[in-house]
Formats: sequence, C-alpha cells, structure tokens
Amino acid sequence: MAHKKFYEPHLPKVMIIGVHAPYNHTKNIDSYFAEFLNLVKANEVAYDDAQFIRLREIDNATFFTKGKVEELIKICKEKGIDHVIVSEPLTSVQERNLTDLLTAKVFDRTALILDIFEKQATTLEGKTQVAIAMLQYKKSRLAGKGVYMSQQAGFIGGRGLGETAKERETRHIENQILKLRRELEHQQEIRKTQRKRRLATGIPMICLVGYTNAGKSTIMNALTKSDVLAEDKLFATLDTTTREMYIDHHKKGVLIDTVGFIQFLPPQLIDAFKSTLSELQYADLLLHVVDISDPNWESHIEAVLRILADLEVEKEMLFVFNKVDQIDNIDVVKDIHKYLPHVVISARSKDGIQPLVKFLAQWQPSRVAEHATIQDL
Ligand SMILES: Nc1nc2c(ncn2[C@@H]2O[C@H](COP(=O)(O)OP(=O)(O)OP(=O)(O)O)[C@@H](O)[C@H]2O)c(=O)[nH]1
Ligand SMILES: [Mg+2]
Repeated sequence: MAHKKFYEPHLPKVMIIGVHAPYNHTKNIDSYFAEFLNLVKANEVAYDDAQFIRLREIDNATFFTKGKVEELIKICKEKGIDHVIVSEPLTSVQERNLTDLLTAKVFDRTALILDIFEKQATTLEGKTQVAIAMLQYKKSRLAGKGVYMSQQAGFIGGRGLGETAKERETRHIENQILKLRRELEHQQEIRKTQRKRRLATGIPMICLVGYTNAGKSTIMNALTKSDVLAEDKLFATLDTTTREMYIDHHKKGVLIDTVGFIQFLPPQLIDAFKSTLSELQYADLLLHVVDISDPNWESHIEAVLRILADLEVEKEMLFVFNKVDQIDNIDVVKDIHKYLPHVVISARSKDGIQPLVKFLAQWQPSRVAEHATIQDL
C-alpha cells in the first residue's frame, strides 16, 4: 500500500459499476448507462474506476455472481477503492455482504438518487418529502441488521419487554415518518387552498413536464422572467413552482414547473414524489419538454409517458423539442414528426423560444370559457 503523508487529505477512491441486469436486458442499455453516469455527475462524485458488467443472473446474497464478485474484489484491492456505487437497487443483505467482501462502502441506485434529492430539495415540502423517503430507506436497511442489533439488545434493551434494538429502532423511524407525514399533509393543505383559488377563478394551468435536465426551468424563466433555478444537473428542481405567465401583456394562466423524471425511479421514491406531481391532475395543458440534443431523447419521452400513465394523467400535451441550437443531426428533425403537436425551440434565447410563445398566444383551454375569459383573470 502506498505510503500516505499524514497531512494529505484522503478523498475516498470511488468505483462505479453500471449493471446490465437480466431484468433490463430488453431496455435501451446505452441510455440507461448514460443516465447512471449523469446521476453520478449530479451527485458531484469524481470516480477513479468505472466498470460495466452484464449479468446473466442475480445472486440473492451478493447481487453479483461468484466469479464477478471475485473480479471486483481484485480491482478494489488493486486500486484501493473505498466507495462502490452500483447502478441497481440492492437489498440490504446484498449491500452488507458486498461491503464486507469488497471492504468498501457500497451504495446502490436508491442511495445515489436520495443523495441528489437531499442536496437539491429547497422548499419545505420538498425537504419533508426527501426526509420521509430517506427514513423509509433507512428502515428498509435495518432488515439486514438482524444479528448485530439483537446482540446489542442483550446489553441494553432486555428489560423484560422482549423488544429487540432493531424493533425499537424501527418503531422510532416509523414515529418520525408519521410526524413528517403530518407536517407534509399540512404543507399540502396550504398548496391545495392555493390551487382551489386558482381553479375557482378559472385560471388555466399549464404544467412543464419532462425528463430531468431537458430545460423545463429555463423555459419557465424565459416565459415568466422568474428565477427558478436552471442548472446543468439532474434534478435541479425538486418542487413544483408556480408562476404567472403573461403573453403579449395578457395573463395567459399559471405556469407550473415540476420535478424532472428519470427511468426506473426506485419505488420508494415514486411514492414520496407522487404528491409533488399532483398538480398535473389539474393541468389544462402539459408542455412536455424534450432535450433533442440528447441521443436518448426518444427513450426519455417513453420514460415520461410511462410515468404519466402510472399517475393516470391524461391531458392535452404539446411536445416542446428544446436545445435545437445544439443539434446538427438532420435525422432527429425527421423523427420528431412522430410526436404531435410539437414546437422546436431553444430556450437559451428570446428568439429561440418564439415558436412556443406563438403556440401559447393562440392556445385556449376548453375549460376557461365556463368560468371566465382570459382578460378577466
Ligand atoms: N444549449 C442549450 N442549453 C439549454 C437550453 N435550455 C436549457 N439548457 C441548459 O440545460 C441545462 C438544464 O436546464 P434546466 O432548465 O435546469 O432543466 P430542467 O428540465 O429544469 O432540469 P430538472 O429540474 O433537473 O429536471 C441548463 O444548463 C440549461 O442552461 C437550450 O435551449 N440550449
Ligand atoms: Mg428544473
């Protein structure tokens, strides 16, 4: 082992492992790996080694099959790896066994996404949702700690209650979750009241949806001149953000920015974040923003449509093909004609966004006529 001077700061050496698992053999694996690398980047992790592994089967105890584990042990040893990030969700048992075998801390897909969510959540509602998701994850990880925790109970918890430390810890987490859920309900009540007020006045609701990093917040800023965070990172927006939108000096409605979608969001996260997307149920129009400069833009569209179907959201939709300034591939232009209606824009400049402005200027929600005219809003 290389000699380390005592004053050298020790940054953990990180290995990332992208897995082509049997359960996603039929999926577009390039786009899946690209997304994994983006997740790592969004987490501001610099890695020292990247492995891409195709697995024919999953081992219940170690996730990777025996031969693969041996290869990984060798690499970890040779490169002095401290942290391993796996592109897949692992069970708590698999995570612990791998941690032991690789003598490195192992993080799975859920931990990776949770970490990003935690860093990025800004509003109270977003923070509460992330805190709940984190606690649920922590609770699920307790399941693998059976022996260690009950041994502990022998020393500190055995006062006739027959309760193990694990049970106590689980109960403690459940209580915390319950408390946070109550807080979240309260925060959501406030949002509901605001939404009711909007519905009562018949103000059209236009929601920006789309894959993470597609440019939703940039469009929001351009259309409303607000300063919703726009960053070249995944999940820059973790809360719905609502702004009034004026077109040609007339209030056209409210524009709502939403959290970006990704493929295969771990199930615990879908639940926690569903309420963030509840606004979509009341939308009059969805602006489905697509980054056409991303080679995987079509699989991103599929991922978003799948999640919308899961949420049972069926709304009028405009495909907004964004970042046209970054493409020179003419085939893309041909392919987008499958997706109608659509506009092609570049949200970076005022001129570039004009096709969308034009569409919105002539767009009328069917529902508004029953309540009010646009001028009344
Ligand atoms: N070249 C180019 N870059 C753009 C365009 N629109 C947005 N971007 C950049 O793309 C990155 C992501 O933009 P955001 O607006 O944060 O994307 P988002 O869809 O809100 O992302 P999440 O909130 O993470 O889901 C930023 O660096 C933007 O500056 C565009 O038309 N052209
Ligand atoms: Mg955003």
